[in-house]
Amino acid sequence: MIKSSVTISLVPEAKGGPFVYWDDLPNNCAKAAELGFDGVEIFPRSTESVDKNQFQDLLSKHNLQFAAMGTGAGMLVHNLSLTSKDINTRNKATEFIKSIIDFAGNLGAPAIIGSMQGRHGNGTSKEQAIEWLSSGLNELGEYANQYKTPLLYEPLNRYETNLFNTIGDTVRYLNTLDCENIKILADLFHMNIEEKCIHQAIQNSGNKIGHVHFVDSNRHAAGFGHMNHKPISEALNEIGFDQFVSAEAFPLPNSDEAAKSTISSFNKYFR
Ligand code: LER
Ligand code: MN
Repeated sequence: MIKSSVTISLVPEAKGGPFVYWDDLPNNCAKAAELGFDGVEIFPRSTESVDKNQFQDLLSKHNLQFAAMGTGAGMLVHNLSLTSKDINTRNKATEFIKSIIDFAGNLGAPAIIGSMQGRHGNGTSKEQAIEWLSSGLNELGEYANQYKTPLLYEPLNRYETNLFNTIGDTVRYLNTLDCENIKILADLFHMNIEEKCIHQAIQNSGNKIGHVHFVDSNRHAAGFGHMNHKPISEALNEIGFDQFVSAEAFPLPNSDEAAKSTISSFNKYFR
């Protein structure tokens, strides 16, 4: 059965970004549980900034699952990237992501590689960037294997990366890697910009989708835009997807309203 989740950002530098809840982990876990979400996805500044025991207690107290953990602060706060020209920066990016894989993997959740994939250009050819990305993903996907969790790779829209923008291109790319433990995070916001047809892209993805960012056409919460979520939910069911559909959307008009609209859309299309 497909599960619901909602994002909680713990990164002050990300203010203005597409996360539903912000900052207060105990209060936001309580709210997520009260609304009936199955799990939470967290976006930390680093692993040291999250009290693991407190988080574990919150999950069990509220009967919440840990859906996924983002690595984007590596780029946003520390300027790291898997495709940086500088080998030290690439190595630090790999270490940062490993620390997230350790934290999340110990609690059974996958780590997400979104903005940490970087981009080509500025003296780096596309071929070179993809070679560095592949070496990073192979190493990190293998690393995640020890926890029996996949590594989630998120294709982004053209304004955020020039590496892989569509699900189809990403499936073809992942099939060239040595490591098979890398799954796709399908973010409906990016897909709405890049795909010819969102539900067909899902139908053609084989078994590669491991997580979904659930959102509307305008990156507001599902229900506040003009995306047709019905064929999307049908396509996800058709391919046998049984992981998290996680709300990554702007907290508009505020976090609570965004969360409420998300869970009511989730219940309408996935229950
Ligand atoms: C960025 O646009 C995004 O969708 C995030 O999930 C990536 O870190
Ligand atoms: Mn996303």
